[in-house]
Amino acid sequence: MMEENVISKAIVETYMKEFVSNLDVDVAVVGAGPSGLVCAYYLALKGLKVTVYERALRIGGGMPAGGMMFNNIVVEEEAKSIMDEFDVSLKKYDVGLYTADALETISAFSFKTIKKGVKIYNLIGVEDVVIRGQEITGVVLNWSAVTLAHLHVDPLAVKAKAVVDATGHDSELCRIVERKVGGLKVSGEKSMWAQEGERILIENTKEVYPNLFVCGMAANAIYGSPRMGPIFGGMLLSGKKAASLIAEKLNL
Ligand code: 48H
Repeated sequence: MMEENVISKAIVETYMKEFVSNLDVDVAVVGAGPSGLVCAYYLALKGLKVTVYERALRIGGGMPAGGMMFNNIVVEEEAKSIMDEFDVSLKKYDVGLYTADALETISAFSFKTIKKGVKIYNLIGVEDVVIRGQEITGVVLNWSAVTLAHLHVDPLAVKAKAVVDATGHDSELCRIVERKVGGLKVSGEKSMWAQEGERILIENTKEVYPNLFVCGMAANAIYGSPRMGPIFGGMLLSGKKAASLIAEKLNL
């Protein structure tokens, strides 16, 4: 029997049940670009309960577009082991440099991350953090449709032991903390310098405010470090490093 109301009930009931069980998580990752997905995957490998919030309809952030819509990406030797972990095919291009299909890469990241138990919520944006004294204790969510339509609809909140700003160039969560909480300065990213941008990104990946970690492009944006163009090894290494810092903090 394919009753339409049963199909609707199946969707709404299962979604809501899972949503309610995810109102209290170990880690809330904001942004389902490459750094956020890799971070979520490695956190899940440690056995943590992880959710990812992505305000766009599709996940992947800047990766599916490759470089200027030529949808291949470049990855350096240092990140090869992460690409291997996700079974992505690599083509050797030059000494220490590989290319990969951008769509294969982001599909593999999302597939394996979801399979490891991470729930990715697309079409939900994070518009604020929850604060207790000097600590971040969660994120504030709203439907992207609400934000896009400029509707006055109050949000909902999720409790999390750690929050990851993986929002890319705009480092949105950190800017919210800078504006509303204080104690954090976002300098904004600098012009392109691939090698330096990739190097310093790993250094910039850290806990920037109690319980708020930053990875990916957002990390360089905070510290006024260069962008790097469509080379993605740094994003992957940064996501993995953020996961290991969080696991360390949570004593795992
Ligand atoms: C929910 C949000 C919110 C919010 C944003 O931009 P991304 O791909 O980020 P990274 O850091 O994983 O990867 C950066 C890379 O794609 C890139 O842009 C590079 C390497 N650029 C170099 C250069 O020189 O240009 O993904 C961030 C994701 C996006 O999907 C946003 O929609 C999402 O975060 N997002 N989701 N709530 N408040 N803000």
